Amino acid sequence: MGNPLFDQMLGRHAGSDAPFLHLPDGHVQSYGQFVDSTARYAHALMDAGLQPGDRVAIQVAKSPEALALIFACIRAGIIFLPLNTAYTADEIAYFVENSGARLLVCDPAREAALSPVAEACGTGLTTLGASGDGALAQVASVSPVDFPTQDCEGGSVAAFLYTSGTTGRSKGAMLSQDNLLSNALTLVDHWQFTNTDVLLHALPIFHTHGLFVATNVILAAGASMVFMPGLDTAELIRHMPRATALMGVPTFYTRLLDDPDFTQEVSANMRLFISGSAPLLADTHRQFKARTGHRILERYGMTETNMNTSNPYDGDRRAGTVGLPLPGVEVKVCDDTGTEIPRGEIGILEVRGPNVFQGYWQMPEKTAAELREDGFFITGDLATQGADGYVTIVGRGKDLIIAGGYNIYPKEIESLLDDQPGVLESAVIGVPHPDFGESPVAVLVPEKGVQPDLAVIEAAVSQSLARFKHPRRYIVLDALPRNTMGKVQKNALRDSYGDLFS
Ligand code: MLC
Ligand code: AMP
Repeated sequence: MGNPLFDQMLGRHAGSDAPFLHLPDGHVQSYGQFVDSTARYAHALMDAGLQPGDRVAIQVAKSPEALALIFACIRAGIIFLPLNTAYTADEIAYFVENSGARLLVCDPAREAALSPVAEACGTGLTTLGASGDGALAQVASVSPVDFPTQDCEGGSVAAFLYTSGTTGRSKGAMLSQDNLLSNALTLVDHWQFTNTDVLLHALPIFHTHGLFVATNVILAAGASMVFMPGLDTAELIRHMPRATALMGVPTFYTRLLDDPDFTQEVSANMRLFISGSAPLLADTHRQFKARTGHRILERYGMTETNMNTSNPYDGDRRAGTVGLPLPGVEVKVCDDTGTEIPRGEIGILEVRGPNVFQGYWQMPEKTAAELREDGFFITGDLATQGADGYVTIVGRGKDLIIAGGYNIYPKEIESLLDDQPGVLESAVIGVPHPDFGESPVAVLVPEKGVQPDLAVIEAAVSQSLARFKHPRRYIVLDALPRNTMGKVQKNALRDSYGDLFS
């Protein structure tokens, strides 16, 4: 039977000297070495007592070893949950408990903070550091380089990617081997990746974009990537002359444009700049074209679906649109009942295809509410589709803020704020931000006669929530604007405070 995802991504590269990772220190890791590393980590997971089908929660810094651990999970038939390195212990506790993870892998520096979490959840705890240090790395380093890859059905779940929801509770989106493989193969073809490509990889590897789009496309094409710890514009520019492609969130492109060293000459070897995860302003697209001659290719995806639409490689890359449905992916713009509405009208975008996930882990009601029986997934994004098929995302039906490509659900922050002393109620809104696209701002209504202590509130927020979710401003009002039905009018708040960061 084999293990379709591992075999097609990596197994076929066993023993190959072809470069896979170009590291910042100049070191190059070959495909063969990386495949060996996955075997070592697969052994280390087995030594930790894991079995196929078990879950592993992974909150570690981006490194070749972290990537090898993820592919070791695939190789061993273990389901992995990659977790944002910014998450607090409170947040991690939820993911470990909800997923039933049998092992939590964290950075050695976080071990003390996360030990109580692991203990409370009855989960094993081990460590992996950015430079290949830590207890798990130690076991891996003395493990053999051959490992009997676990047979898996293509429909078996490879990963849980946690995604927040409008109710504030994160849901584990279950992605199968086939979901990931089909999308990677489609994208390689659509974006014309070959084994001569060199991708600048500066995204995190705990989200769909950096992991299942960027890394899987490179593996499926047998190409290589300059593997950077994070976004450093000067470093991107330094490596660009030897690279051919970049994938980034819009902040990557606005920061590049802000740097006078980013020129047409620097980008002369590049064949493709891809943007996604958040809306790219049409103005950024135009400025980029004017500065470099390159037309950024914008595509649209989600954690639950991987990639759905893309502007064409050849043909019209239309600024402000997310292009056409990818081959094999169906999209329709619908009313609330799922009935398609006429082309050109605004409705909710629904998508169906081999890329669409298997449902939310142990949340059948939420799965049923978002994934229709006929296979269409209700994205919650508001869109139009032109007569020529181009899709434009015009807004969100869901109450979601996207800051620098990270999703922030206001409800999660509001629930915490509402519990704070002196706070009667709150509303969190996304306000345009020049660097992150949007940033959260909290509007607080105090209990009668009370002045809420913002320092106490900010301390509680820091304790519970990752830094990127923290409101960047607090506004205190006597009452929230409401419509006649009593619903908070967030649009009115966004209108009032829309220029806070401009
Ligand atoms: C960092 N900070 C952020 C932030 N990233 N705040 C809001 N939103 C973000 N995205 C805060 C830090 O907490 C810190 O706060 C300050 O900004 C500087 O931190 P940093 O670590 O130096 O930031 P930087 O390295 O510059 O990172 C910014 C970034 C990064 C935009 C490069 O966030 C990033 O790589 N984003 C990509 C996210 C991504 O991969 N999304 C894909 C999701 S998948 P302070 O105040 O303490 O200084 C998906 C599906 C699809 O959406 O379609 O792809
Ligand atoms: P996530 O849940 O992190 O996968 O985020 C998915 C959401 O990001 C989508 O539902 C959209 O709202 C948004 N998104 C992704 N790509 C784009 C894009 N190119 N333009 C506008 N929004 C996007």
